[in-house]
Amino acid sequence: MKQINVGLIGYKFMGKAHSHAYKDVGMFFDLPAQPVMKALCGRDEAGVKEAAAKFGWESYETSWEALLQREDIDLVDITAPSDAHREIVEAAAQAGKHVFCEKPLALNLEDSVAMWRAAEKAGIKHMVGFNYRRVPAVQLAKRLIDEGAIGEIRHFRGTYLQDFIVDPDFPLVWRLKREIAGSGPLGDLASHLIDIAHFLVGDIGEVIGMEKTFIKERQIPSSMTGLSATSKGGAMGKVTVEDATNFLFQFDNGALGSIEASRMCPGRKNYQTFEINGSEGSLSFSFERMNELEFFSRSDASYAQGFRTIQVTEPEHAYVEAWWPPGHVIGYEHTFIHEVKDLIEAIAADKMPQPSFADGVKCQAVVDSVIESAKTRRWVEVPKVTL
Ligand code: SOE
Repeated sequence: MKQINVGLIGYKFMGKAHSHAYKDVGMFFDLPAQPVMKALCGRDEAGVKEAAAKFGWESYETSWEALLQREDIDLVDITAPSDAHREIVEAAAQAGKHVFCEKPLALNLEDSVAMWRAAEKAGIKHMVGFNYRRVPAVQLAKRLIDEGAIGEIRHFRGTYLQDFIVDPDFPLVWRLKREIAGSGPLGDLASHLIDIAHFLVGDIGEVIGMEKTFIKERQIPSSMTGLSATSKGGAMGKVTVEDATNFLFQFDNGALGSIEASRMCPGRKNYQTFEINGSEGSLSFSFERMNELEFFSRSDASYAQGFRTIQVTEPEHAYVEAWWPPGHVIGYEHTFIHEVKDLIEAIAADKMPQPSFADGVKCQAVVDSVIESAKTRRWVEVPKVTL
């Protein structure tokens, strides 16, 4: 069987999620090519060596430059923070390696466009890690919308709320620094909902937004991984991204949208929801109940109308047949396995994976427009970018 040799950059939270996906995807899906876990890359040799052994990687590298020089790497998967994305993608494209890059694609629109153009010029395959598209319930929402089940869409309403930084003593991790993350919950959380809005409703034409940083200084961390960190007191640093963002938007097709994303909502751990209202019905999703989709149809008899809860665990639902019998639900980590399955299939078929960097650029255009709107306190037209 054809092999696709993978090099993964990063071994913390996303690196672990992606490693798990490469390791298990072949157990559940019959793939046209086998992903081979060739090398894990990280700057701390002790840390990456231990993770490589634990996660099942054949080898490790301590620099992405060394990884890209290897002839036995076909696909580079980037889970490093956003400030490293452009440099690595441009080098990977130059080296003729396919690229899977975590979201948000870049620090800003300019960098994302340069990455997209470099990848297209090199003729490599490229995908962005908007994993929530691959929740079976989100795929069912797409199917019902495409079948006209809710008619003409008028509203998209999304929220993405977390609370891991609500404690003022939580340290200044990289996600709170603009030069590394590009933005706060706008790029980290709302980017997922922007991508889902594009996927389910259509292109976004103009936005108006506001943002707020409630806690402006935090302690410099002594250690951090994923969404946790420690500090031993001492020096303080400036928070340079927003803690919360709210924005309204109009789709090109006339529908209205709103998204709120915040990390300051006690009790909301990874609370991602959206509701879509159409002329004939509504769909409502919450990631906390990721195996369910709420569906209201005006065509139901009036005495029997109401939001019905669809258990998205039937074999005819996207990806589900590969897992368990009906009712045996799946979780967050399965969305990464679905991403890897689709990525491997696309590369093996010489097709562009979706969402590609073109979708990452579309998302970044909205993110940058919201930032500009919050600064200028006016509506901002979202630029349409072509190659
Ligand atoms: C942190 O906010 C985070 O890990 C995001 O970066 C991920 O994209 C999201 O899936 C979970 O929360």
